[in-house]
Amino acid sequence: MTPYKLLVIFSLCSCLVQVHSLAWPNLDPVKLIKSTACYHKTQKLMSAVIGDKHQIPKGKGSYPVGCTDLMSDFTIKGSLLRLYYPSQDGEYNSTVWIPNKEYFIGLSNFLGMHRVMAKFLTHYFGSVTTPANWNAPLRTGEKYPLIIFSHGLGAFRTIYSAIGIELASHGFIVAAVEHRDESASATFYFQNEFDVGINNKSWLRYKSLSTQNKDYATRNKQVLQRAKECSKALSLILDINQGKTVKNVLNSTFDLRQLKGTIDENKIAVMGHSFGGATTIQSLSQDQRFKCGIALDAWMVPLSDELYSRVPQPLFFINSERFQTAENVMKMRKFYLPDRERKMITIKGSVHQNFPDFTFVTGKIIGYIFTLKGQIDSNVAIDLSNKASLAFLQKHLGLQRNFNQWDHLIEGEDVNLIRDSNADRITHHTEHLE
Ligand code: VQ7
Repeated sequence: MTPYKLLVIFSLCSCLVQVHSLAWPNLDPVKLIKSTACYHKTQKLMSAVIGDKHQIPKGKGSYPVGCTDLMSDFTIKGSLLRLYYPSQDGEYNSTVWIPNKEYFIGLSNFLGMHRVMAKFLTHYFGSVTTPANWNAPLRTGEKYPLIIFSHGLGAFRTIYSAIGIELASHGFIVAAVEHRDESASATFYFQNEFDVGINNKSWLRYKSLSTQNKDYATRNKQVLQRAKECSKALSLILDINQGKTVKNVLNSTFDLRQLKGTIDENKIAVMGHSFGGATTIQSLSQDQRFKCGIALDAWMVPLSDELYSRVPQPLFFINSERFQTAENVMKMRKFYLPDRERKMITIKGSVHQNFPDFTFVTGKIIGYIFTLKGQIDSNVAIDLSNKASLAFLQKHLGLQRNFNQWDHLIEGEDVNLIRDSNADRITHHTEHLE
């Protein structure tokens, strides 16, 4: 059965459950009690399947976490970022996870689902929040290291919040970029100042590739643009840090002037998932302001062979077990040159989608069917990835923190880790569609 058919069945089931409860309120009381019990049972089953109760994990560090969106320059050439940062304590709204229905339309399009599925996704995920204080004031009195984060193909800036929030709770400012290279499910900009005033967004959707251009040339062009967008985002944040006035095109109560003087300009890293992992490597080669990089389950197809010798900074590959192929890992190994700091670990029983947030908001059944979850518990997997990342960042950004307690994870020393990779040593099933 195709995932599309399954989702249709689940959405019909859930519609039936809801229609049933609304349509016959005054029936025989015994029947009503029975049917109410049946309704609750079905609802319980549905939530086990779909996963209403599942939540994106809170940050485990000592800082409360704030979140805001920033768009500089309304055109498609500007930057669109989601910032996660250490915030002041207080009562604030939590953050809407996926803030526009167009992202759901984009996702259903990217995933090859019928457009009606966008309605289903909006219904189930449209009100999900992520545990960060929306527009809360920045916690001042300290300079923070900065991470620029790049999303994967068909993804967008908001769906790696478990990573952004965790790093911010440990004292990082994280800027998740939304790419405008037609690799995001959807992204928006404005045509002119008037459209900004009336909030009339123009949407740029995911462009699927025909078989003729489904190749390296297109993806390489995109990775070059993505790396430029990461550098542009970095320059924007450093301008704000230096006190330059930057106008946020989005109507926000978060005053960007709070960021003045809060970033440690020598402690900047780049990080990303899949296509974002490739973007991480491309960015390191193009922009020496990035002192190190972390590639989460990197998809190496877009990268050119010239790059192997052009990444002097330390680079950490954190891989899932199911996604990696011998070919992909062999490309990673080409970056291992004398005097270059390279590390690689593999999370046992993990899948490609263990890094974005969908793994947390779906129940076990849907999670396994759509490979949003692997054999490993999603919280255990992201904890390993985040802790290993923090240890690596401390080492290579020269932080004075206690993240070295997780140094052993960088070496793959844990029951749930494989040191390096087994993808090019043993044959196993991978999740590639191609
Ligand atoms: O950069 C990538 N690549 C290159 N990012 C990916 C997947 C990817 N591919 C690797 C090469 S391949 O095997 O040929 C094709 C896949 O994933 C990023 C990503 C995409 C999404 F659509 C996401 C997501 F969280 C991350 O959202 C999903 C949403 C749903 C749901 F809404 F329907 F629940 C599902 Cl079922 C799956 C993903």
